[in-house]
Amino acid sequence: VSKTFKRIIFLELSIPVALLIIGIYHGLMQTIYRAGVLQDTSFAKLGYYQGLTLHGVINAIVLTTFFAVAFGHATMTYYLKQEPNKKLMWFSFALMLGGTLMASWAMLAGKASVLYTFYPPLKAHPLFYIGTALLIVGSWVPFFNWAVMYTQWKKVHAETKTPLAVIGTLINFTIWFVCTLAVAYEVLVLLVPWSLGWTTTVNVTLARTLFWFFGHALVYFWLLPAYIMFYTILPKVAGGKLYSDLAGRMALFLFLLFSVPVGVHHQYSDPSITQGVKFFQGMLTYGVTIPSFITAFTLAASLEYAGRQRGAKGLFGWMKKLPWFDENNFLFSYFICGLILFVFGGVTGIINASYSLNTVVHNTAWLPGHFHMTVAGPVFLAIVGMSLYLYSGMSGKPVFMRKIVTIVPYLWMMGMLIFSFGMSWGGLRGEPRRTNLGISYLNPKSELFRSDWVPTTTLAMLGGIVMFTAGMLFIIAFFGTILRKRKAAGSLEIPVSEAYHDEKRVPLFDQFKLWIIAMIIILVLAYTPALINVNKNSGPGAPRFNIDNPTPLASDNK
Ligand code: HAS
Ligand code: HEM
Repeated sequence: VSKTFKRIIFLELSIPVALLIIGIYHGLMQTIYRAGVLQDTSFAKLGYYQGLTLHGVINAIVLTTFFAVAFGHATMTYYLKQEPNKKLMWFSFALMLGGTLMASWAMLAGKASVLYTFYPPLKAHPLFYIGTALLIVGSWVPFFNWAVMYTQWKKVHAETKTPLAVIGTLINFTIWFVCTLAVAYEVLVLLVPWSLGWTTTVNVTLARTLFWFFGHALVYFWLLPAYIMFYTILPKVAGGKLYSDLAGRMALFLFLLFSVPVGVHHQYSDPSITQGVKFFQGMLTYGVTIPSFITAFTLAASLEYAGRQRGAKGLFGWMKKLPWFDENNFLFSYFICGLILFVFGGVTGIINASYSLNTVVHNTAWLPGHFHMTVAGPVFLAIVGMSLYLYSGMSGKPVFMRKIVTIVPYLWMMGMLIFSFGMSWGGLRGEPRRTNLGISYLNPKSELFRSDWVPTTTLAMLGGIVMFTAGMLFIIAFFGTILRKRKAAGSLEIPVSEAYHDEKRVPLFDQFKLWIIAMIIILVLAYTPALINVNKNSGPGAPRFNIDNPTPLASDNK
């Protein structure tokens, strides 16, 4: 690959890893406040909610988006043997970086403590919204370029199966493009004019509905790069083969259908949206677990095959034979720890999806328990592991502290299990999320003190300390690698798994048109009634309320 290509990828990988110092630091701080060890509204001039916003935005939005673009560039280039247009690569990078700097300024200046979901009526500085929008638009640019590269490739290779990683990347960015349209509308039409003072009110429920149209698909935009690695790289680094190539294709295409029309499961407790809509989207949420179940079984079979190739005997002997601590093969440890965490992340997700159980866990600490075992589990570990792998391979610099690098994911996983257990247990005892517990419930001097939340928040803090340590060790290893001397020319090498069942090309799973049509139909069915609901029940025609009496005013009740 060219020097320019390498340079852009290095920047796209290393800037978010550097920002992680701020991101992970605030994760640790939150656990310390929440355990009541810190009983203040701020520390080192950074407030709790300011830190929580920085934490959510840097870790879950900036890191994931930059990585998805960098990894997409690497995958498309590697498999299609063609580099993307350099000018477009720079343009996209500049938009993403510019947007990140704007939003970071707003957050660090304390002018955007609105959390990563920026629900109105919390209001941020316009640069926060504009910055986020630029980050998103910057990530669209390469997608259009890859789509052209793919179409050209397909013209020449009409009968060849499109590589699984290419299919995955294009599916992921199709989901991303569709879902970000809603948040772009929310930001540009509702929030920016309001934040600039051009409009005086915002339809809060509409804004939340548009956000979640985007927000749940967002989690699959985080997940799919990890899934691409699990299907196309993991079996190889485990020493085996992918059990079924077709299963991988099926799973990835199913995400196209089910990733977006499920956002209302974040709004089970929101007024204005009717039960029918909630029920329908709840059912679709069960649908979106199917590709992950397919993945779980396919990967388990692939790992079993790998173990047996390494000479394993008996029913579970294959587990022992996997390369758990092979420092020349550190990617494996990042992937396997992520997958183990995802078993718990998945189960807790299914619990959230159930309408009745959701009423128990909604807005409690259970939720961060769930999603750290997804986004900060398989997603985070795959991202950081692959970032280091790509950097080291492309730069020709050997990995710094290889042994530690191999142990980091186990440390992270153990910390995460302790943290998430504390959070989930606390959540079931009613401990709220997004709350600085140190100034109230966990402060023995407060009338609100809850001694039963001491063990749970302490566990979360202990887990947080372990995760923080693992995270910092990784960051040292990453920048240590950058500072090392080049030992080889450096090239773009990605391990490629062969398939155990390499099924013949099935046209349905090698084209996008029909899937996109089906995606649009399901979306329209799921979201038309939801949008009608929120416009009718919370827009200008909605009944007014007396602030002291939550029933509609009689004059409106015709
Ligand atoms: Fe979720 C809330 C439901 C998956 C992230 N989720 C969140 C939030 C985030 C998030 C960030 O229905 C909070 C948003 C906020 O701030 O308010 N989630 C689900 C469901 C799934 C799910 C049904 N979530 C994810 C993923 C995320 C993520 C993935 C990030 C990447 N989630 C919900 C709901 C809410 C929610 C409700 C709203 C709750 C509320 O009230 O606010 C499913 O996609 C999960 C399917 C997963 C599986 C697991 C498959 C297991 C695999 C591992 C196999 C292991 C192997 C290893 C092979 C079925 C693939 C074996 C090897 C050995 C050696 C043993
Ligand atoms: C929220 C801790 C790493 C994503 C939280 C909360 C805690 C926490 C305690 C909940 C705070 C509250 O609700 O009041 C940690 C620790 C980490 C860590 C100790 C590691 C040292 C990560 C990573 C990611 C992540 C790597 C993503 C890749 C999030 C998100 C939220 C969150 C999206 C929700 C923010 C919000 O509610 O607005 N974290 N976290 N965290 N964390 Fe982490």
